[in-house]
Parts: sequence; C-alpha cells; structure tokens
Amino acid sequence: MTTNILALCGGVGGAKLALGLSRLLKPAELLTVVNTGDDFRHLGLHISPDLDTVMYTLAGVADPERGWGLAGETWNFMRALSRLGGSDWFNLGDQDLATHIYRTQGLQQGLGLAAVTQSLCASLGIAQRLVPMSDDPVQTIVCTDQGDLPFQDYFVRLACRPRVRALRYAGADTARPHPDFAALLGNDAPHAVILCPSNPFLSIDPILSLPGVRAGLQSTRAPVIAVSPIVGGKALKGPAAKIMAELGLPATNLAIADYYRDLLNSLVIDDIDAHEAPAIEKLGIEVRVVNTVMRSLQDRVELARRCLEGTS
Ligand code: FO1
Repeated sequence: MTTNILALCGGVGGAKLALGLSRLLKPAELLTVVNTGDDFRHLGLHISPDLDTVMYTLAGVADPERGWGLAGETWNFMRALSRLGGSDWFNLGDQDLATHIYRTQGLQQGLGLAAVTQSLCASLGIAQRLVPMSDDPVQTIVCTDQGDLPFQDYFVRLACRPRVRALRYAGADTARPHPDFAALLGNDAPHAVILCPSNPFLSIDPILSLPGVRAGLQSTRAPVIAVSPIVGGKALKGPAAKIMAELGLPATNLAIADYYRDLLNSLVIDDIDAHEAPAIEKLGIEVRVVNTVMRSLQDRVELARRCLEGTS
C-alpha cells in the first residue's frame, strides 16, 4: 500500500485537520496516527478520548460545540450515576458509552487497540486508515504543583488549573509504534509528515516519545510540516498557551518552531501571526502563512490543501 501522507494527531484540532486531509486524499494515501497518552480506565471501561474524537469527527457525528463526544447526546446514565453518588466528573454520554463498552470488551477478548479501532471505524463508515500510536499502554503524566497527575485528572477533573512543571509519558520507552506507522519511519517514507495543530506537550510529544519515532522523523526524507496550535498568542482550544507559560516558553509560533526544530521543514501559521515569519525562517524552517482557524468544513479542506502544497 502506498501511503503518501502520514498525519500525527491528538484530539479536537487534529481531528479537524484529519477531516480536511481525508477530503483531499484517497483512503490508501493517508495514515492518521492518534495519540493514546490520554487513554485511561474509568468505571471499568477503557476510554481512548483522542481516538474517539478523531473517529467521531471523520464519521461526521462529533458534537460540534464541545469537540468531543457525539452530537445529539443524552446524559441519562450520568444523571443516574450521579444520583447514586458514583463518580461523575468525567462525562460519558448514553450513546458514547456503547463505544467504550465495545472497545473494552474487544480488549478483554484479546484484540489489540488497533484491531478494535479498525472495527469501530468500519462500523462508523470511516474509510480512512486511523491507528492508535501503539497497542501498548502509554500514560501521560502531568507533573504539577499539586503532584503528578494522570492526564484526565489534570485535564477534566481539575480543569487544567494546576501549574505544569513537566510531563512524562509512562510506558512510552517500551511501547511499540503501530507497525504501519513504524514502516513509514523507515525506508518506506511517505511524501510528507504532518503534525496536526494539536497540543505539542499533551498530544504530539507522547507519539514522538515512542522508540524510534523522533529519530525516524529526524532522518526521514519526507518533509515534516507542522500546523501551529497557537494563534495570536493563544491556543484556539485547550491549555497549550497556559502550559507553555508555565514551562517558561512564550506562547508564540516562534516558540513552537523552536520546540519542533529538530524535526521540522515547514511551519504553518495563521495570517494574524504573519509578522513572526522572518524570525521562524531564521531557524531554517519554511513558513506558510494561511488561515489556520478551522470553523467550517471548507476551512479544514483549505488548510489541508495548504499543508499538502509541494508534496506529490
Ligand atoms: N472532556 C471534558 O472536558 N470533559 C469531559 O467530561 C469529557 C468526557 C469525555 C468522554 C469521552 C471522550 O472520548 C472524551 C471526553 N472528553 C471530555 C474529552 C477529553 O478528555 C479531552 O478532550 C482529550 O483527552 C484531550 O485531547
């Protein structure tokens, strides 16, 4: 199979670009690798939030306001659980529950996460190839002023309030990248690698921490193109800018470029940040100035088209 484009992505922002790419490329031409550092076990279920978000987005069933979960969701289960005094800080919608139960059952039967994801994608009518970064567990741990926190505790339960000091990805040193992903890091290089506009620390770094991934991307002959998640000094969604400040980095595209410097050929930044282009180019990174704020499907497709420019 010829994979022309390898996309690495996390949740909401990454999913939007993955959707744009999927409208321009044939299913066989695109491999989307999704972060699983956010995965956790909750109420006995295996939850894979970023896989869910990308799947639901590609299937056209994601909730457009929240970005995660299903459109038209109902919350009877959560209300009932709450009345019983059960754990109600992480919201599992009535329909969404089916995904988590199906996944958990598949894993219990000995299927890997990639196989269960493939089956879920087929049921949702998704033709694009979507794989978890690894079948092996990796857990993003946020080291904060309130101690080391599992990702969803930091992100949802504590609403990203604790100050971040560092991040680590437990299990990443031994987790094996999905074989289709690993193949593209060797001789079978794609025409381009796209780092979606996902949080570098929470979504892309867990993928880069897997054995051989960073080195593979450093030495690949494919151009590596990142879409910056920072627009006008802020993250469009999520805590990227807050975390950058807490880690002593300015919330600028230049800081993003510098952070990915060892990997990057091109950085895609928003029109509003055009003034940053010369400083980024001084790092030896090509800059593409475009609209990166994806409000409509047309915005997603157009951003994907600009990412693919020059790749064939
Ligand atoms: N995000 C929230 O902010 N609150 C929630 O209660 C929540 C529930 C949830 C359930 C299933 C799922 O697939 C995702 C869910 N998310 C929720 C999103 C998720 O925690 C984050 O957006 C990602 O982990 C960050 O990319």
